[in-house]
Amino acid sequence: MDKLIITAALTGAEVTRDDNPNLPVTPAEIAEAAYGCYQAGAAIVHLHVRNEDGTPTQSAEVYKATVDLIRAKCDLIIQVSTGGAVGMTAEERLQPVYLKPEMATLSTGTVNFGDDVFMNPPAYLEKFARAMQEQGVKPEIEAFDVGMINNALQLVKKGLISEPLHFDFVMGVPGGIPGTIKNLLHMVESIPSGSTWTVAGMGRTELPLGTAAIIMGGHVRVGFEDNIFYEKGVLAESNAQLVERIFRVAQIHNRPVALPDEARKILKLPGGD
Ligand code: KMH
Ligand code: ZN
Repeated sequence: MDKLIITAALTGAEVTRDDNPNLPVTPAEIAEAAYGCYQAGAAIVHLHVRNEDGTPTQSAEVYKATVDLIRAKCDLIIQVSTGGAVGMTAEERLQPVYLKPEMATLSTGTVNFGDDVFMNPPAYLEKFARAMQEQGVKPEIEAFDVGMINNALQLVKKGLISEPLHFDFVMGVPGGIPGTIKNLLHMVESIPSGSTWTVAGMGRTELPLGTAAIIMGGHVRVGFEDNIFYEKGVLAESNAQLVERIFRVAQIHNRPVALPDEARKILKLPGGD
């Protein structure tokens, strides 16, 4: 088994300070949170950014300010979001890709998202994959349901993404695949051999799915984007607290945790050569 790659999804687009007052919002807060997660064992930071009023933005300027602050502190792998927030245009969502981060998310299908719809029609998939290819950015394929794996394989056939693929199974979104162990097994069995995968379990599914991934040889994403609680009724104090916990679970199961440079090698990022 490879070492475990922990991704910290710090902010997301939907969570607010009313949900959890410890949510990092400004570039300085996000960078501080990223550094805390790095110290706790994260190798990748999945980034969303916000306007000063806390609303989500995909502004390249705000991303750049945030990334520069993180870079000044540590060598975390930066993974920008191209999902942004529901309702954003494709052009808006793509902005941070032109900063040439090491990774970006690529959602490979439309999904109901609570009361909203997260739009990813075929034309978006091709446009996003092409932009990442041109900018030399490795996609993390966000599969909110099993059919999205097939959509990713279509992009491989079209030459728009190349193997080895890296998947994130986003499980437990209302409208997407439920976050059960049986469903996780089905997702894992549905990806091409040689792929790497991580799991992002929403809410109370974060810990059991993450634990299963540790045992199965997958990787794990934790953080406020997916889960704001430490335990039932108790808000998490920080993103780092969630990283620390999954780090401990890995230790209990004798799965060593990857440093950023080790994760670069596992994911076959250009910087890992
Ligand atoms: N905020 C969601 C609508 C991603 O980062 O690529 C989409 C999302 C996925 O968060
Ligand atoms: Zn995201």
